[in-house]
Amino acid sequence: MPPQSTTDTLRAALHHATVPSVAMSAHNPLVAKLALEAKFHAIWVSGFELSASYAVPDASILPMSAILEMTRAMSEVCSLPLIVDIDTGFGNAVNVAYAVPRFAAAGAAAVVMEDKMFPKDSSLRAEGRHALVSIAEFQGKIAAAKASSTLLVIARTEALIAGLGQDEAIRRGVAYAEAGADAVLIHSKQKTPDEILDFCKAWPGTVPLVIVPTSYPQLSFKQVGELNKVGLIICGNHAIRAAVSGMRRTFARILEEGGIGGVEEEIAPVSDIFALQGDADMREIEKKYLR
Ligand code: SPV
Ligand code: MG
Repeated sequence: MPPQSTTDTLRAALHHATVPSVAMSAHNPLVAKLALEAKFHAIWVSGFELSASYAVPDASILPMSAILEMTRAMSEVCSLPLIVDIDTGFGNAVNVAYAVPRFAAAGAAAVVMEDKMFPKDSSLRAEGRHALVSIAEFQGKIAAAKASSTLLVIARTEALIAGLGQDEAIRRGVAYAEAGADAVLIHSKQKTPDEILDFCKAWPGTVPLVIVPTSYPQLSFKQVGELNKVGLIICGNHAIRAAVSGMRRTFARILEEGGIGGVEEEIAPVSDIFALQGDADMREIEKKYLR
């Protein structure tokens, strides 16, 4: 039997809502490799993280080519399903029809596309710009994404983020599933899980749900499994946040202590980095071919 594609693996995982899969965010191939090593089930190619790693806002500022290249580079070193954040799909349904096959060719397993108007603004930003496109327009974008590749298409509604309420969020989710979405990502920035729990309970269950619990971190994966509606939990930005805290701590100590000796014990040894770079493979090549 041929090996299962990452799209098939993820499709099966999404339907396992009693034990949701967990994706870790990544903004470069090294992070993707570390998430694989830690045994996450998938990689979230996060627009927020990638934008942050270029030190620009998550507001449709990075070009599609940057996201595409990062997806390709991650797929070379990480066998987990790559769930790529394509924001609003880079424009209208025509842009989507051209973009999605390129992400398929770059090694993505799924794309997540949101119903915000282009250019987008970060959902987590206080007083952000959260205008949504019409249901009909977004259904067209989903249909274009589905028709243009075999990737899973996860439709994300920002109805709760935009303050439009649960009925509108459910209406949009149902309409997106009807248009062919394989799953619906429901996002909330409430500080407690109540809004998301209410949505999940009211969800008719036509397709599995995906959540990003950044704002309500007290919700455990076990509690999400008990809802039996959510196939995938995305840790939206934990790689970049861990990296920033780790680097800040180390950088400050080095200057405060006037040397690099003090941090030696708390940072990864150089041998660890060599291993992550695939040094063992290069040694094999050297042995075989270098004359
Ligand atoms: C991202 O990580 O880019 C996301 C999740 O889209 S959020 O930042 O919460 O909108
Ligand atoms: Mg994003």
